[in-house]
Amino acid sequence: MSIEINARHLHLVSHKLCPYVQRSVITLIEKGVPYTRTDIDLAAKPEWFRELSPTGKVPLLQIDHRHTLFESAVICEYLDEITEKPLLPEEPLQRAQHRAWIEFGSAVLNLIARLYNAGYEVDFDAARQALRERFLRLEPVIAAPYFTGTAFGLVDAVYGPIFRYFDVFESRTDLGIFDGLPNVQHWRQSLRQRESVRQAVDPDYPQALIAFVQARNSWLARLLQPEHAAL
Ligand SMILES: N[C@@H](CCC(=O)N[C@@H](CS)C(=O)NCC(=O)O)C(=O)O
Repeated sequence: MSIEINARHLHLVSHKLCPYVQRSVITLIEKGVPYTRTDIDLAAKPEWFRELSPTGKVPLLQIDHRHTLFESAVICEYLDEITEKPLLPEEPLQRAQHRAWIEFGSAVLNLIARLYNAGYEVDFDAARQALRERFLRLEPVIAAPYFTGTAFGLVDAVYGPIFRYFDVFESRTDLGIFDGLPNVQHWRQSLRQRESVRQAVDPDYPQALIAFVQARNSWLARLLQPEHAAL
């Protein structure tokens, strides 16, 4: 790690459930970069946050109390560029391909939001099917245990939080999204065990996520009810 980054003060403005925040945290942990973190309530955004954030979204990275970065992909790439041991390939085509799969991961996150917001079974099933199609696309691309094989990269930092949703949902209901996809399943397992991925959330994350979904009164909320899970 460069001396310069050690001397900088990095402050991550966060939310305890946000998957985009988790990417940034995983990158910070992988890089061994010291940082401070403030979780905010997105339902009651503090005034100082509104002033700082052009999009009103987390994560935000403040550097030396003077500069502010928004957009998680940008934050992760910045952290990658100012430190050693790159998490993106050097070669331009491969680098572009990794960025494309990172974008793909953001589209997967939008589908996950569709899944947990769907009020009716038909919409829930459509989101579940759309998610399965995304992972069918990923199946031949993944080298496993990580995206490109043995080295952990930025793409992995994006998909760790994605799989975490399914770890929680599937503790209560079987979604069948990864059936017959051995590479994806292997990747999911490796990411679940990765220390940086584990440390990116609090121990009460599963309960907090279930409470978040249940507050939406959606089809998935019903499936996550303990009495349903016991059936
Ligand atoms: N494209 C953004 C997405 C970030 C995002 O959607 N953050 C959500 C929380 S997970 C947020 O701050 N939502 C608050 C809002 O939209 O008001 C990124 O990659 O940083």
